[in-house]
Amino acid sequence: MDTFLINTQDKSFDILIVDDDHSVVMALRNVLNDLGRVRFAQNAVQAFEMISDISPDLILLDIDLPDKNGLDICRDLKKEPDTSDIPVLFITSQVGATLEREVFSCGGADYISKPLNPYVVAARVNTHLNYRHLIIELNKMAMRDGLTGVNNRRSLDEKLKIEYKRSFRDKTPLTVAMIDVDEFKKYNDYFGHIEGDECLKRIASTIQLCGRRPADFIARYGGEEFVLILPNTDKNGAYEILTHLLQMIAQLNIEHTPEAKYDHVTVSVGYSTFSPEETTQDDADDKALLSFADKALFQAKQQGRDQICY
Ligand code: GH3
Ligand code: MG
Ligand code: MG
Ligand code: MG
Repeated sequence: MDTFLINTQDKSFDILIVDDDHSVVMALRNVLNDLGRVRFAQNAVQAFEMISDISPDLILLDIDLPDKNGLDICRDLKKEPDTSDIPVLFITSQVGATLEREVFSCGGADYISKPLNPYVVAARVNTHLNYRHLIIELNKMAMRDGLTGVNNRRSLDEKLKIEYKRSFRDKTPLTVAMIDVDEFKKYNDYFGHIEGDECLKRIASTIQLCGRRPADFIARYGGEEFVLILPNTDKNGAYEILTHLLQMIAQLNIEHTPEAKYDHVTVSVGYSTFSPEETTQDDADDKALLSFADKALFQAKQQGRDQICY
């Protein structure tokens, strides 16, 4: 393999080739196998099926297909949020200024002329897969908290909106809990900020373990505050989960300062449950849910910390 090709061993790209010419498909297959999993479609109908099935990282698209023009396929893909980010590289035998302009104006990332030089194809595909990889990584970073690795505030805001709408639509309860480390300023003052950071990481991992269903979502709200979203969880179900969380935090047995109320680190929790049967959409919104949880948290602090309030 040529050295300009990326090492794809730790990346798993799906590449879709859409072409009705079997010889093109065979020519591309060997050279692209080194870059990812290669799939084929011979017409537009098959292509759309595969795109929704495998959500490819890159599409090589013939312009002349039996059932639909490749440029129109590309336009359709660019209109849909789920597919608009997939880079489309056209394969064409007709090159000319007009077509070149059309290729880019319909949202194509690049075009490759027939007859194909496999190494040129591989190099171009490789370039676009690298961009794709970087964009995916950047998106992940933009949604994660740098210290603890859990979701960040931006991610939380988006998720809460989605889950609130879903809960309303499916008529299922939704619980939001706000979790705040007790007397954490004293912890930092006594042990230092580096130790403080380590403590926050351990607390975050523990909350993550506690919300263990795939739909559960944990985010760092800010400072030493975390939010746990528990979809399809009612008030009693949430109380059980959060009681378990307090036990797990106690079991971490992280030494607190002599000035703190408890000899180990504890958290206080405020939570609120949205029950669609009892609410009309005008009564509340996702932000109100968070603010009820925050008020309950304040109460937990007032009542002596290391406890859960609704
Ligand atoms: P309470 O029990 O009422 O919550 O008291 P508290 O001391 O935890 O609350 P307060 O809001 O007064 O202090 C929060 C502290 O959290 C202050 C700040 O130094 C610390 N903190 C916030 N973010 C970080 C961080 O990223 N790393 C570290 N080490 N400390 C942080
Ligand atoms: Mg063709
Ligand atoms: Mg706080
Ligand atoms: Mg605190």
